[in-house]
Amino acid sequence: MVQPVIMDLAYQAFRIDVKAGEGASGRCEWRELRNHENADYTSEAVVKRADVGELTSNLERWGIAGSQLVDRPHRRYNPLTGEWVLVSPQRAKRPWQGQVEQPSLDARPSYDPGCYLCPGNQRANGECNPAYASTHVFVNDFSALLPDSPTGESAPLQKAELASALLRAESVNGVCRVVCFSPRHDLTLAELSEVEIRQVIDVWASQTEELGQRYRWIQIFENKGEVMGCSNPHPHGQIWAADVLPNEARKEDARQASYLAQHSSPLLVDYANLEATLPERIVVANERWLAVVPFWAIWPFETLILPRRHVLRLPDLGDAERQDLADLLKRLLATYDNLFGVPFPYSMGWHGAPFPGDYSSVAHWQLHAHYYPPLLRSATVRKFMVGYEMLGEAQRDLTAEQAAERLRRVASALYLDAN
Ligand code: H2U
Ligand code: ZN
Repeated sequence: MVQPVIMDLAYQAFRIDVKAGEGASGRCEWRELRNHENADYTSEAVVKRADVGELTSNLERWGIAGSQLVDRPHRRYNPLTGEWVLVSPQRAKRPWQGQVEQPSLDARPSYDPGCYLCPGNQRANGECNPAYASTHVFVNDFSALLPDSPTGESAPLQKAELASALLRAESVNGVCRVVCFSPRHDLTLAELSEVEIRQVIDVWASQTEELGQRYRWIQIFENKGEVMGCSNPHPHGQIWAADVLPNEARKEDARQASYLAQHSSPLLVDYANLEATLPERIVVANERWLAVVPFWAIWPFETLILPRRHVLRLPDLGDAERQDLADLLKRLLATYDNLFGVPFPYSMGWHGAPFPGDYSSVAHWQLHAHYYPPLLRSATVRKFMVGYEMLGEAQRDLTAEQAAERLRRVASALYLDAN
């Protein structure tokens, strides 16, 4: 029974990292060597700066056995947000009689005269799109954020001191843009060529650079699929830039800053290095990027895209990194589409260091993208975040390792890092 021991070590290695600030004594690194041609692979754990005795005592302190990660309820910690997720692998086989989504499989024309994103067409506010040939960016006609609001923080009811503590609001300035990925109405990002995906990456980077001159947080995202509330099948994403840090950014900023202070290296750089040595959660990878189902994933087939080098923001990516990213996204999106044989719906987005900020003030940040797909067990059965998840904490049945394994089985190319 080599594997449970190794899983203990993997788990403990990571937990020691994230627990260090809360009293654990150190940090350890470990490495696993596997022979994947042989089902009875050999494994070896190399533990530095923490011996197995310490790991075992930590294991007891945290009250978890490695085998629990495979078949018993347990909680996993998200070091990026400080939140926990309940994992219940024993529930994975429960019957489903709930809502079934209808997959939208209609063949679409390459140009739709009624589409407000197609080249040359008129949008809701009367403006016309140019006859664009690759990508096109415009200000959202129904922007959620607006520039030039009067600034300040106020309590609308200041009759009593209590009111100002409880009824708080602040101003926010920003801008929202829409990014058309392609003039072709009928394609998804997954179906664009690597060259075309690279053009989208370049637009994401240049938009971030430009908007970063004026705004603190640049949120690039894509909502794909009707099930995610996407209003139009034409391949497109959005950019919302604001002069404040939104909640998710604030959580990640705080957790990454405290991790760097304690460990002297960025949280997600350490995490990528750790995952690169553990084949369990890798979905696709190449020389400069990794896509993993994160250890703490909430959505069934959630992935985290990580550069292998320390990179603060999209504009900092070099030519080869952008090229490799196009390759990785192409393969990840093909993998997602392969899983249930449909264009896979998701919300995805990039998180990079806030602006302004010289390197030293945001060195704790590592650029990354989150993919949050809602589908659970088929093209038509989705996960809902309800009940315990709204009132207690997020919960999943399928483990991150099982999800990664399923995705790897349908990946267009499989990457395994032996060292
Ligand atoms: P979705 O990514 O959720 O489908 O949103 C598309 C955006 O396009 C949405 O935010 C905008 C909507 O406000 N839009 C325009 O800016 N102009 C239009 O003519 C229609 C939709
Ligand atoms: Zn269109």
